[in-house]
Amino acid sequence: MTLEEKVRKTLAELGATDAQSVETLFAEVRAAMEAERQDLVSRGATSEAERNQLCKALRDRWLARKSGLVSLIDENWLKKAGKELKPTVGRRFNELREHSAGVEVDALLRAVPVSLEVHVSDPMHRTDSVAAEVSPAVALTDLTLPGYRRPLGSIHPVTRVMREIEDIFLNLGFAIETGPEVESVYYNFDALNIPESHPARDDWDTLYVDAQTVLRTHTSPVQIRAMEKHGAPLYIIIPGKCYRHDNPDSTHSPMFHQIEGLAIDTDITFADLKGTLDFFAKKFFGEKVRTSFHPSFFPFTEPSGEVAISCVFCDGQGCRICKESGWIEVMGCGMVHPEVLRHGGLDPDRYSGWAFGLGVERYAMMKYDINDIQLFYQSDVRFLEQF
Ligand code: FA5
Repeated sequence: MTLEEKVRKTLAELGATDAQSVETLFAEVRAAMEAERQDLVSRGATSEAERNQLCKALRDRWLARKSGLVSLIDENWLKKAGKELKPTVGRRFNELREHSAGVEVDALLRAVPVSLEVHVSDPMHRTDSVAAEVSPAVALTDLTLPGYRRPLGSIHPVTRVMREIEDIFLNLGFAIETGPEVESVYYNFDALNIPESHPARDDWDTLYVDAQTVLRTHTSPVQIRAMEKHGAPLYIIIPGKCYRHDNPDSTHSPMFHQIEGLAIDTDITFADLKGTLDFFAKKFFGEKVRTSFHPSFFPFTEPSGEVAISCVFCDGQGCRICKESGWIEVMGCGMVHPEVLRHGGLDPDRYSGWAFGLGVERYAMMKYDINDIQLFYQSDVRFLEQF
């Protein structure tokens, strides 16, 4: 009896009344499928049309929805199996169905001879006899043609500058700390000594998610989170995204990046802050750069300052970019306010610290002489591929 005849009969009609005979029948089916795959491989189609035809015939014979062998086995063996045999038949049928899913594809994959590269990639040896060894699927592909070159991306300039700044501080022994971009009003403002009534809250054009939740306006809330988590001593930098309801222009973006620095220990002084930031500026902008500190105000630092560097474009002589002043402001900083230390769970009589915060996009603009912050976020490949 042929396989076609067998799959049109029920198991009972075939005399398969126990598990062993069911196993034998399915083994026979699997062996037949395997033999037909091998047959497809060995036929060696000479054109793509012929290969497609062979594949289609194999697929139809086994997988056609109504009259394919697998469907007939389902119909006549599985569905009509007695109660005791059903689990065995079901298990073997599922295996068969899985195994036959890509019946023709599987055959083609196997059709690739192991020694292919040696024979075909060398055009000097492309003789007729060698071509005959190559499988039907591969013989149609000219492997001597160049491949497709997929363009490689590059690191975004903002990420590049962030990593550069991070590296300088990592080398000084600082660790990297991160925090949530969707932040509570408590961490973004209250814990940083900016109570609701404080006019300084208006300095940050805040995007509120709800009454108690904001998109963080700066990376400073992570100061408190880190103090709560690690205590002191603490030497960290905090890179991350910030959000403000700022209208986009050449120096403002509603989403931008900051890097915060925080050092807390016993006996930390403003001199440590000055020394560290001067070292950092020289590492980042070049040894010739000078720094200058002048008073400013932030509710979470006291005293507070702004750091300026001698203009990197005119070497401090005065130019259009530094507005003829010879100096460019590069970050806010100060000694951590005692109230902030308290909110972080630290005793201000025992510990002191300094902090700074800088805008990464502005650093990237200075470094690469970019005059419009919007360029970073327009995804224009002509701009991005320069980095
Ligand atoms: C702050 O955000 C303070 N948290 C910094 C700080 C930390 C001071 C610790 C003292 C101690 P300020 O609002 O100035 O400060 O923002 C810091 C930097 O973020 C700015 O100098 C600027 O470079 C950048 N920045 C602010 N708003 C934008 C914006 N809309 N687009 C791009 N960069 C911005």
